[in-house]
Amino acid sequence: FTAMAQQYKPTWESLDSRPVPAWFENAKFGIFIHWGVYSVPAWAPKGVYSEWYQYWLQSKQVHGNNNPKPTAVYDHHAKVYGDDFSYYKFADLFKAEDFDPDAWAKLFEKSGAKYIVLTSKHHDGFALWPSKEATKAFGTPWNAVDAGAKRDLLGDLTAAVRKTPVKMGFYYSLYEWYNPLYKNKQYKAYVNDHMIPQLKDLVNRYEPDIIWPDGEWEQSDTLWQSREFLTWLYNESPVKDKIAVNDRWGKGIRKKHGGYYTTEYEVGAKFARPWEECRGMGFSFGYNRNEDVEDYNSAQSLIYLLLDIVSSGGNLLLDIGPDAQGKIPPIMQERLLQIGKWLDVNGEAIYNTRAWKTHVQWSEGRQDWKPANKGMVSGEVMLKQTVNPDPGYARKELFFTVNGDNVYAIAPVLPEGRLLIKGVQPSAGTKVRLLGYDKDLSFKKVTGGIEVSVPRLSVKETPCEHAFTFKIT
Ligand code: FUL
Repeated sequence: FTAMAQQYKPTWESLDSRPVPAWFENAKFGIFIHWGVYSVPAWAPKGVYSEWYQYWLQSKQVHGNNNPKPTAVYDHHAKVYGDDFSYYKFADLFKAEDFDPDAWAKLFEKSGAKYIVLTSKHHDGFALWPSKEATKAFGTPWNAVDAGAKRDLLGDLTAAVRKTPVKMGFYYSLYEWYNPLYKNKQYKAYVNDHMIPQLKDLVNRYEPDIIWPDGEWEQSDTLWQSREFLTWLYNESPVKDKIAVNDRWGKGIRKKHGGYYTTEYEVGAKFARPWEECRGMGFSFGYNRNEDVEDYNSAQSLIYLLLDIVSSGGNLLLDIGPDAQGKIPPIMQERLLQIGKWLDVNGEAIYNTRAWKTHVQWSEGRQDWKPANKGMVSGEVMLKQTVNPDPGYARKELFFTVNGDNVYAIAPVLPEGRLLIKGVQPSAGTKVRLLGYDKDLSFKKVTGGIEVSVPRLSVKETPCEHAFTFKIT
């Protein structure tokens, strides 16, 4: 779509007509990174976002799962640091002394992710790049070069990621809880002298592939000047030909306007427009050292999540929370590598695919199984619905994707003997294979589909763990 040099106007009608760049819809799997001053305390009650630490602390409120006590973060803080220890002091402790951007980039590449999205600035206003606006606004060193690490963390990671095929995106919170201009309701000055200059600085200096705004719900897209910014981004900026953006551009805009649509800890989403589900491996985006191993999703449940999302036409943006030293917690490294290992064998059923006419093939039984804990649900819900629902309810037997003449039917359990794949119309040249196993599988046409003979595989012949892809050509 670059050849036409289209000029977009600052209306949603015009801006929405720009297609989301194809690379994004083909990528399917990305890594979200929440890293900032909140990575120093890295604490929240289980089921609560730790990157909201400053807000939980100063407001003495806590929202999230498991009915958290409103003063839980304040109490923790008072006990560990003393109640007069200001959140701003954490900036000096955010040293990232063990940060090895090339090691991170290598891990991302091995995970099979095609893009990452790093928090350039979260709701606390702390910037991971040398943003002079951040330090000026807060009147204290409030970016990663002026404080703590004394290093352009965002720039260094961007440079390392650029040496790999992985694309680089920036999360950017429009809203800042405690920015003095914002708190004094000087919204024009906040937007014109702080927010828009920061966004343009990020784009001009680092030329990202994604801008991922957030915190948009606080104000209208008019107040944020979102449409004007997007017009500049799409018509004039150095990234106009490649940039992808999400839908978080103002109150009421989400899932209606912008680039791709976003969901957050949502199961069962599906949209006609490209979309992306984001969530942590446990229940926080920022690192929460209060979470235990059982609070993390297993590799199996994360792979089922990926399958459920991709077979519904979406992308998974799976979050990791590095620590204040700049290390990615080993459990998060391990999960990424486990997903990467699965994608090494099954990637062709994921990348560049689209949703098929059918999303899931259910087993016999009722399909209205609902998690007991509604709202923001964990990946274990997907795991349960996929392999082990309550008695009487249906299981997800197959997830489907399609790429040209190939239909991929992905089974969460290696079928024994025969596998009925519904909805497939075989022709004379049709072949069925199991990815990672090099013989053709025999099959026969039956009413409503095909029946595949699945050979009994030895441990050595079993191509991978967790889910098995039948490729029908
Ligand atoms: C939310 C934020 O409030 C969370 O902290 C997190 O960044 C998530 C991706 O978006 O709206």
